[in-house]
Amino acid sequence: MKLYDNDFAPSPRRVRMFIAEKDLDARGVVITRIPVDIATNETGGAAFREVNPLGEVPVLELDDGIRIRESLAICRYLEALYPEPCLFGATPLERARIDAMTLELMFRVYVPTTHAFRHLHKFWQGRVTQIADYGASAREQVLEEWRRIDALLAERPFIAGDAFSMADIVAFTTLEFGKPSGIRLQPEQLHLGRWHAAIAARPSAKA
Ligand SMILES: N[C@@H](CCC(=O)N[C@@H](CS)C(=O)NCC(=O)O)C(=O)O
Repeated sequence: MKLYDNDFAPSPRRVRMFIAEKDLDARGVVITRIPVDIATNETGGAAFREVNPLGEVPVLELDDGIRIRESLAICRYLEALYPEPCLFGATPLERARIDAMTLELMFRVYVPTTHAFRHLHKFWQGRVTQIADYGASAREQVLEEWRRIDALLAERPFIAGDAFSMADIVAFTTLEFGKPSGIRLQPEQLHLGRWHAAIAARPSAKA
C-alpha cells in the first residue's frame, strides 16, 4: 500500500499514529509514504488531483490501485484488516461512544482549528483571503471546547472512556495542530494536561 502523506498536517498524522498504534510496520505490513507538499501547493496541482480530486492528504492507495481518502475512512479500513489492538471499540456501546467523540472533535474542534490556522497564520498569507476577526473567533470557539474537554477528562482517563481509541488520536493531533494559531493547553487545565502527557508519552505520538 501507499500513503500520500505530509509531515506537518494533522489529517495524515492521524493515520500515521493509527498505523503506529497497530504496529503495522513491525508486523511486516508495507505502507510506503509518498510525501506531498502543501506549502508549494503540490496538493492543488494537476498530478495530485488525479490521486484526490479534493487536493487533500491523506490518501491510501491499495496494491490494486484503488484509493481511499478521508483519514477516518482509512483508519476504519485498516481496523477492519488488522483488528488488534482495537481502536474503534469492541462492543456496540464502545463503538457508539468512540464515534460520537470522534465526530464531535472533528466538527467542533478540528474544523474551527483549521479556520483559525487559515485566517491567522502567515503560512496562508497571499494564498487565501484571510479574515483575522473570523480566525480569532474560531480560536475562541476552540479554546472553549478544550475547557469543556478538560472537565470531561476529570471523569475518565481517555477521551471516549477507559481505553485509548481513535478519539484520542483525533484529539491529540488536533491539540498539537492548534499551537501555531495560539491554541494551547492552559496551566489550569489539569485533566487535559494529564491526558496530553500520557498520549505524548506513547511511541505513536512521534509518528
Ligand atoms: N477530512 C479530511 C481532511 C483532509 C485535509 O484537510 N487535509 C489537509 C491537510 S490536514 C490538506 O491536504 N490540505 C491541502 C491544502 O489545503 O492544499 C481527512 O480527514 O482526511
